[in-house]
This record gives sequence, C-alpha cells and structure tokens, in this order.
Amino acid sequence: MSNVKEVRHFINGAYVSGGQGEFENINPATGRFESKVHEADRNLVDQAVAAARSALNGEWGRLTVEARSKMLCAVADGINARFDEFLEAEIADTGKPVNLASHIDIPRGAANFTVFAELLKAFPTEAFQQDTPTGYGALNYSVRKPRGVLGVICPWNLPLLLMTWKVGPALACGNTVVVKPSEETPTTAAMLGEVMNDVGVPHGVYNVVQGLGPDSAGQYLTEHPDVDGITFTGETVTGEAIMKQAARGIRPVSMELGGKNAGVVFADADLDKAVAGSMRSVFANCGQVCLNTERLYVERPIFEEFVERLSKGAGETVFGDPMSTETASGPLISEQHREKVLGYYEKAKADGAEVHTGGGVPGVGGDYDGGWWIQPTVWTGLEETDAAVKEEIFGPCVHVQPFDEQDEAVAMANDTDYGLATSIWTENLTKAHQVADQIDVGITWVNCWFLRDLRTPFGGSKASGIGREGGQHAFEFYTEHRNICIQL
Ligand code: NAD
Ligand code: 6OD
Repeated sequence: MSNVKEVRHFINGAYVSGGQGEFENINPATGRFESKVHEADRNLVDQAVAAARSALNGEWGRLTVEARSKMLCAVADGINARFDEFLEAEIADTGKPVNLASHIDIPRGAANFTVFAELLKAFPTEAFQQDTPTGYGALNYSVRKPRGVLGVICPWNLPLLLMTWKVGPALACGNTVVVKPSEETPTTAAMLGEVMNDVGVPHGVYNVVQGLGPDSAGQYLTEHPDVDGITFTGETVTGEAIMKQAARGIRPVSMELGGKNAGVVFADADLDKAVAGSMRSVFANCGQVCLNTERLYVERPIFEEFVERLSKGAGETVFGDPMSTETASGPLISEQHREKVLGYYEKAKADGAEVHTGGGVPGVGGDYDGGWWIQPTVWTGLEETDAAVKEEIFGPCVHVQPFDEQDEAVAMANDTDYGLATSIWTENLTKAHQVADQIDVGITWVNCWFLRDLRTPFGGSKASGIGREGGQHAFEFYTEHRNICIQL
C-alpha cells in the first residue's frame, strides 16, 4: 500500500476519490510534496450538488433553529477537540507560523460556528399591521428562508477561517453547501467533513469538491444550474469571472475581494504603538491577508524616524521552522506567487524606489532552503501612480509616503480602485473620527489592526467586494425574506 497522503472530496458524508486527475499539494515552507489531491470533474460536482439538494429537502430543512444551533456549537467543539490536527494540517498547507495559526486561524475558524449559531436564535421576525388607508387593515409579516444550496469558493491565505466564515452562517440559516477550497490549501476543508459526521450533521449538508478554478471544480460549481447562490472570497479578477458564471440563472453572489489598503500615521500618534501596529498590519501572514497595509502615509515630522524603525523591525524578522514559536514569518504560498511578488520588488527598484530593507529572498537554511521565503520590504520614493503603489501585491511589502496635510493623506488613501480596510494612528480623537468618515473602505481601525468582533459587518467598497458578511448582516445573503400578508 502506498504511503502517499491523499486529499479527497467529501460528498454526502463520505470521502470520495477520483475526477479529472490529480495535482500535487506542496508544503510552501520546504517546497516539498505534501499530498496528492484529487481533482473533481463535472460528474463529481453534480453528485455534491445533488447531495446538498437532497439534504436541504430532508431532515436538515426540518430541524428547529435551536437544534441546528446546538449542532453547530458541537461542530465548533469538534474542531477544538482536534485543534492540534487542524493546526498541523493548516501549517503544512500554508507554512504559516504556529503563533499565528494557533491564535487566529483555528480558534476563529471554530468560533465562526458558535457566533452564528447563537446570533440566529436571537434574530427577530418583522411584522407590520397596516391600518393606513393604503393598507386596508392587513397584517404583514416576513419570515427568512434559507437561500438553498450554496457554492462556497475559498482562497488559501486563511483557509479554515475564511471557509468557516461562510459555512458557519450558511448552515446556521439552514442552507446546505458545496465548498471548493483553494487548490493550494485543500486539507482542512476535507477534515471538517469528519467533524460534521462526528457530531451528527446530516450527510449532504456539508460537501467539499477539490480542484482548481477555470475548467475545473471552481467553474463547474459556480456554473451549476442547481446552485442557488455563490459566496466567494478571492481576487477581484476572479470575482469578475465568477459573476459571469453565476449570471446564468440569475444566481446571487457575495464577493469578498482584493484590497490595496492604506495606513495613515499622524505625527501625534504614539510612535511605539504605530510602528508595532504597522509591523503587524504590513507583514502579518507574510503580507497575505486581504486586510494587510501596502501603502503607508506618514506625517512629515515623524516620517524619517518611522521609516527607520519600521525597516529595522522588518529587517530583524525571524524565519524558520513554522512549528517554532520563535518564528515570526512564514513563506509565500507558492513558487508562482513568489515570482509575482519578486516581480514587484524588481519593478519598484526600476521605478526608482529607495529600498530600506529587504527586496529579495532570505537564506533560511536547512530543510527550508527549498521553500518560498521572501524578505519583508520597505520602500520610499515611488510615485503614487507606480505599480507597487497602485496594484495589490499580496506580499510582505509597503511603500511609505510623507504627507503634510490631513486632506492630502485622505486623498492619497482614497486614490485606489479598492476599498477594503484602513488603519489610522493618532492620539487626536477628532482627527480619527474625521479621517474614518472620509476614507472609503469597509473597515477602519484606529490605533489597532485586525481586531473585529465576528458580529460586526465585514466587506469592501468599490472593487473590494459586494455585500457584507458578519453578524446578522450575513443573514441578508444567507437567507431570503418571504413576506406574508393577511387581510384582517
Ligand atoms: P483567487 O481568486 O486566485 O482564488 C480564490 C478561489 O477561487 C480558489 O479556490 C480558486 O480555485 C477559485 N477560482 C479561481 N478561478 C475561478 C473560476 N473561474 N471559477 C470558480 N472558481 C475560481 O484568490 P487567492 O489567490 O486564493 O487569494 C488571494 C486573493 O484573495 C487576494 O486578492 C486577496 O485580497 C483576496 N482575499 C480577499 C479577502 C476578503 O475578505 N476581501 C479575504 C482573503 C483574500
Ligand atoms: O476574521 C476576520 O475578521 C476576517 N474576515 C478576516 C479576513 C481576512 C482576509 O484575508
């Protein structure tokens, strides 16, 4: 028997093999083969969608909110009971450091079930008694129905967290799902199927098809005529393709897309906090969080000191074994992605950037020399129109630009097609409120980054997305209102 680890589809409560071939899952920290992944064909996607439809029409659709809620809390407990297994699988697929995955990815992945399970129980139904002349004395009430069978398409940067962020509310609302995890990070989505079985989630409620995007599982799923809606997180350009694929049959989409996020640092900021916070907002997860800052606008009196301290911090980054608590940065996700990011490093230099730190590939040593490591990089001196300042890079790099006036900083922060996130650093509350009001993004942090209560809305403006997920805002996508009108 072969010792090769295989990652399969999970359909109707069981692992399923086969499809239109296989692809390799590579460990980004070492560049070595991790597992063989089965790639779904149209037939397997049909099977997964049929299983989800049948589960929707079966026992799952008849469960009370209370019972469903209890089951989803058990899913969260099930993830936590196998915390170390999920942690190891996520680290093997992404190379991210254990400190990050154990504090964010896995616990938040589990919390995505409890939060939505609890929220739904308290969600009200609206009713209006029309006693105006136009209402003719009628009682109107609306109930929320599950949208149906949902296609869930996920990225690789926070695989379990961003997948459960959709599956949690989808199941809480009574939908059934077919998940297509990223081809780079297939493992934890498949493992979650085992947890679903262990806690008694009916077969077919949660299905996973493995594969790529175009001409593969992603496209087959999003084009599938029996899928009632698609929730997607990934690149803006992929979002555009998926919207076209979803247009057939007028299927609704929820889109969480890319960003080119700006941070604004005022001279009155607590500099220690602003530097430490910007270190996280720029370099966390090796710059592979949609919310990472890739542009910093720093008020001129503190500009030089800020650049020096940020560059020093970045230059001291510890690389190495992702399972070591000493390791601060993991690698990029793939060789192809590293080529893309290094391309921006070259382009920035050619465009005249001053490189304060980084700009290349670090020597990590030992087992890790074959991985997709990259140096955190700080630039100044670019034009606002240069590619490294305009385009989403999704790597550990930032351009820092001085400003003199608040309005100038706001104008530069807003001069982008994207509108996902911003961080403002100031001790002046009035200034913080003013700038938060003026920057056109879905989420603004003041003197912090990546703190968000799961009950609050999340999503982007402009090319960063359509719709809001999070808390009860997610119910707008995951349910449909049905209005019932009774003549009194
Ligand atoms: P991606 O768009 O390349 O891939 C995302 C998923 O879409 C993958 O599962 C992929 O297989 C699938 N896919 C690709 N083409 C498809 C098609 N034609 N039809 C159906 N599915 C298709 O994104 P990525 O590289 O995995 O992730 C990084 C990107 O995601 C960045 O742009 C980042 O900003 C964005 N992102 C956004 C958020 C957010 O919440 N706004 C969160 C995380 C990542
Ligand atoms: O956990 C969250 O709040 C969230 N939505 C994270 C998104 C990360 C994007 O890469």
